[in-house]
Amino acid sequence: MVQDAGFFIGGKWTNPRDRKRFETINPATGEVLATFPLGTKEDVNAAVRAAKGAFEKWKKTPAPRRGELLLEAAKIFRNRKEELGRIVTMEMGKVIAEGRGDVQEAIDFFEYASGEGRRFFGQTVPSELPDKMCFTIRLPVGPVALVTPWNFPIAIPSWKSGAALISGCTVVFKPSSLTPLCGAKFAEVLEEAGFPPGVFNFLVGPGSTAGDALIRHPDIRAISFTGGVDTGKQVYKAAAERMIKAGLELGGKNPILVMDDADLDLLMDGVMFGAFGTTGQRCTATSRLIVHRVVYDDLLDRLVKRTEKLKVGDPLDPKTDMGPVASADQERKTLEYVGIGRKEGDKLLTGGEKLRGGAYDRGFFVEPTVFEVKANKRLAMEEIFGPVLSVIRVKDYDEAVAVANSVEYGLSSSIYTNDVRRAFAAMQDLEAGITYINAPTIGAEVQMPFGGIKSTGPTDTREAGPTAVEEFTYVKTVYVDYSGRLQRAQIDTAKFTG
Ligand code: UN1
Repeated sequence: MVQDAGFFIGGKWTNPRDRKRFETINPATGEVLATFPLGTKEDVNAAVRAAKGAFEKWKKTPAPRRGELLLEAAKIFRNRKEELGRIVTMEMGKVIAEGRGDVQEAIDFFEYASGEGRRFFGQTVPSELPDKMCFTIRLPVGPVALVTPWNFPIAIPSWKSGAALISGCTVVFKPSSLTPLCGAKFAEVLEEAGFPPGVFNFLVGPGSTAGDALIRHPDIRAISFTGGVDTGKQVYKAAAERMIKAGLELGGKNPILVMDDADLDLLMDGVMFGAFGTTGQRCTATSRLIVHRVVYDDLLDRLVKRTEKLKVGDPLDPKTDMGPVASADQERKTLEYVGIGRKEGDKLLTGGEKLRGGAYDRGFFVEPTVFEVKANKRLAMEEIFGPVLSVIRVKDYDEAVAVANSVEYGLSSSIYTNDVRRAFAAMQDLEAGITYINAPTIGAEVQMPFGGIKSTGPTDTREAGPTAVEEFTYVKTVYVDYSGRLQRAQIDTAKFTG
C-alpha cells in the first residue's frame, strides 16, 4: 500500500495539499512506497519557527531528563527494529542484515547519547588567584539544521539528532529525497518517545529550494551535513556568510593497504564486505586496494574469483550478498565511471555491466566491479559511491602510504599486515580520521569519534563518541571570584609568585 505521508512540525503531522508531490521508490523493484509533498520555503519557515519556539525550554530541561527521552527513543527503535530495518532495505536497497544494522546503530547511539546527559563534562581548572574558581560548561547553540544522506537513512540521522538533542538544541531534520520514508519513520519514533512539540521537526524537499532556505535561515545556529563535496562547499559557504557553525562529513576514497605478509584469506573477507557492502555506497567504503607487488598476482586471482561469487539480487533475501544501487542516478553514475575507466585504459578485471533479465529489469542492479588502475587515474582518485573497486600495485610500504595519501579525501583507511611495527607506523602515516588494522574500512562503532580530514572533514567535526556534542554546543568559561575584593589576573598574581 502506498503511504501518503507528510511532515512533522511543531509536534503535529501535516500534509499540505497545495504542494507538488514526489514518490519514493524501492530501487530493487521499482515499486512506489510512499508519496510526500515537496517542501517549500514556507514549510522550512514553519519548522524553524517551531524549533526556535521550543528552544529556551528545551535548553533549560536538565540534561539527564533530556537523556531519559533519548533512552525512550532507543527502546522504541529496538522494538521496531525489524519493521524499520525492512523499510531501510526497501527504500534504499542495502541487504536486510545491513538494514537491521542501520537501525541497530540508532539504538546504540541513542543509548550512548542518553548517558551523555549524566556526564556532559566540563573542566575545573585552578585559578592563578586565591578564592577564585575557574571552570567550563557547555551550552547548546540554538535551533540546528540536520541534512542527511540516503545511504544510512536511520543511523546518520540518529548520530546527528541524538547529539543535538542531548546538547539541548532543537532540530529541523531534512533527509535526502531518496529516503523520505525512513526520515518520516525516524520522526515517528521521536514523536512516540515524547519529545516536547517543536523540539524535533521533520520535512523533505529539494536541496535547491527547501535545503537552501533551511541552511540560510537566520534562526538556524548550526548546520550538520553529510553528503558530497560540492554540496558541502555550498553549506560551508552559507554557514560562513552567517558566521555560524558547520559540521561537514563529505565522503571518502578509502584505501586498504595490503602488505607482503598480509593474511590473504582474512583480507578477502574484509574486502568483500568493505567494497561491496551497502553496494559500495558508504562514505567509508573500501574503494582502493593498494597492494604490495609480492602478493599482487595471487591477490588479483583470488579477488576476481571471490567477487564473481557474490550473489546480487533481492536485498530482502538473507542469502543475497549485494542489493541494487539506490537510484537510477546512482546506476548512471556508477556506469559512467566504468566508462571513464575503460576510456582511460584501466583494466577491467570483472563486472562493469548493468544486470539485466528477470527481476533485475525492475531495479537498478550493477555488477560488483574490479578495475586494475594506476594511482593517478580518475578511478583511483574520485569518489564513485558504487560497487567499483580499484586495485593499485605498489613496490613497498612507503609507496603504499604515498598512494593512500595522494587523494583529496581522508575519512577511513586500513592496513593488512602481521608486522606490528608497520601497523603502528600506518596509524601515524595514513592521512585519515579512522585507521583499521586487519579489518576493512567500514564498521565504525558509536562510542568512538567518527569523521575525517582534508576534503572529507574541513570542519574537523567528529560525530558519535564523546566528541559528538561539540558540534552542537559552545564552551562557556566561568570565573567565580569569592574573595570579596577586586583581584586582577596577570597583575595581582605577582605577589604570590614573587
Ligand atoms: C558512512 O559510511 O556513510 O562504519 C557511515 C560504518 C558505519 C557508518 C558508515 N557504521 O561503515
